Amino acid sequence: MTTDNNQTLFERASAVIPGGVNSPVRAFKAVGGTPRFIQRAQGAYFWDANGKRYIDYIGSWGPMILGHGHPAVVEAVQKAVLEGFSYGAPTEREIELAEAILALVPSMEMVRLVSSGTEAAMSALRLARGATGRKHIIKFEGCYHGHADALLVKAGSGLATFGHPTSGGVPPEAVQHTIVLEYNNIAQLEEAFALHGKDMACLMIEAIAGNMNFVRATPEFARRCRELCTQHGALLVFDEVMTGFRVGLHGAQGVLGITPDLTVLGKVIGGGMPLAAFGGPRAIMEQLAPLGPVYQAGTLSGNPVATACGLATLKEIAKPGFYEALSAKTRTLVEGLKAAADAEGVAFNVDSEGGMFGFYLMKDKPQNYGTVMTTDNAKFNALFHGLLDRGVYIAPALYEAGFVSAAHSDEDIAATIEAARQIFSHIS
Ligand code: KE4
Repeated sequence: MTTDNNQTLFERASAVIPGGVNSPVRAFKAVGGTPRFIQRAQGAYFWDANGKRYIDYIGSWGPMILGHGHPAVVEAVQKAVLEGFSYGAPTEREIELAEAILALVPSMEMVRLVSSGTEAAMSALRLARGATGRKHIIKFEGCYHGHADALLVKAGSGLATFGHPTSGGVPPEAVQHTIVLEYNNIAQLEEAFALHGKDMACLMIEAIAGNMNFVRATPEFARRCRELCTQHGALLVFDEVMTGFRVGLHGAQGVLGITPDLTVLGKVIGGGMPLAAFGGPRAIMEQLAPLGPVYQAGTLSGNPVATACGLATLKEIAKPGFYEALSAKTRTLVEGLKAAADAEGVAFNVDSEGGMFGFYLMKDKPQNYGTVMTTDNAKFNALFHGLLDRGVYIAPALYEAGFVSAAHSDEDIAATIEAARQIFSHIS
């Protein structure tokens, strides 16, 4: 029996790190089995502790849109590291990255750099409350905005009532002003604003959701979010940590043609390094310390190595044709998966936008979290492990989206479709 180095490492990790991981989804709890401990990555691939190669459709949950180890990015990071790791003082490169982001996100006039999506969403929420002087917020079931207390919440018992904590350690008071609604449910949205509109600080949404698999806001739902926020003086906050520079050069707001008041970014803008951001109109952003009353800070915010990685990444994705090629490649993948499933009589559907995709073990495309969660877990787990055994690594949970990089080749896409076809033939 050969040693499974992943298992050995998992046991060792579990002795010193809760669950053996530094972020829960990595532990494979939803799919079972042993997490793969990655040794190295290059292009569209990474290799586990047994030296097994996988085609990577996680891409670090979105950041690695160029693929792993893009030479221009590696060179930029190596150069930055030699200049210094962190200063705790302003740098020109932070200005360059801020200017690059503002040039690509017209709804932003100013931006603040931070180190994680959680930090960016939490800060945007505090800013919205500070700028409006209001306390209530709306979020949607199935949308994830990081693990700040006010956002770890599930729907209240009654329609459009205030939420209940979804995590230990979050006191009810922390979510007493958070209303959780059903995604794409216009009636609930209308009612929540009718009841609480005058006290509403903001509505936060993933306008293309990637944390309940891949679920789009319908155009009319997205339009009503914008209209009701405007009507009641609440801020519309697009959490584009996942969709920003992933679904298109101008994110979900570009795809939908909706202008939010605040935008939260992360993942791609750091190119794999700890970097996120939030931004919006000058009048709102200037409420932030040190100019205004809304405090927000961070030791490593705008870190010189992370900003070098982010800038080099943005330079590559802004090149002409980048998203056309990435979108076409992702569409080929999902259409190939659907054709393979159809041929084997498996109820299956797909969707994609830019380099982000979802597939569903059901006939129709889901419109909300409740529908996604009707997925047959056993079937998904059989697909997940069947692909993993064949060297294809997709998200280890059916409520996650998938990501294609510029480094994925036509051969990688074809091999993925063939691997899935083999599994479909015995899970229909
Ligand atoms: P981080 O704090 O993990 O950098 O970002 C939180 C966050 C905020 N907003 C959206 C839309 C997000 O998708 C995320 C993080 N996404 C998950 C993947 N579903 C990160 C993976 C993980 O938690 O390990």
